[in-house]
Amino acid sequence: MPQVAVVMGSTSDWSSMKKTTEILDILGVTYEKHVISAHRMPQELQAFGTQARDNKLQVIIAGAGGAAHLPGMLAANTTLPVIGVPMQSRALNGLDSLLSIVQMPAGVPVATVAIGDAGAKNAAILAAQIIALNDNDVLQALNEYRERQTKTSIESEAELI
Ligand code: RP5
Repeated sequence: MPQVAVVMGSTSDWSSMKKTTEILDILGVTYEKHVISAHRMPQELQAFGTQARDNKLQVIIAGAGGAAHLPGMLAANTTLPVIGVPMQSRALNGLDSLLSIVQMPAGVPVATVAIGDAGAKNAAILAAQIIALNDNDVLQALNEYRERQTKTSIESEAELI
């Protein structure tokens, strides 16, 4: 069974959410991906959320833009950790998405990451860190990822010359 569900409100979110799946691939985290619109598919959203734990998922990553209620409504229907990724919307550059996702009232949390591609990548890393609590293969992949990142940053100094 996949460890993570990557859910987005529309196929128009895929260009950013693809960054999530690319990082999950690098870290060896298994995932499934879905388009579930909170406002166009409310019954499918509820069914997915309520069945997620029984389906052995461990973390849900949900990307949405504009009035971005998808992560919050998924979180309302499951006690699995939900990571919300605010899409960089055209009208307000993602500020609408960010505030919609981050400002959950007390009682139903959504772990909110940065707007757009950076958030999409960090959502994957955060999900992997949660899974690595009980998965040594993912932990090792995370450590190697961090080491490569550090090495690349150190080596980048040479480009200044
Ligand atoms: C949200 O509405 C989606 O997450 C997407 O970011 C935004 C626009 O969706 P489309 O009109 O492009 O399908 O539900």
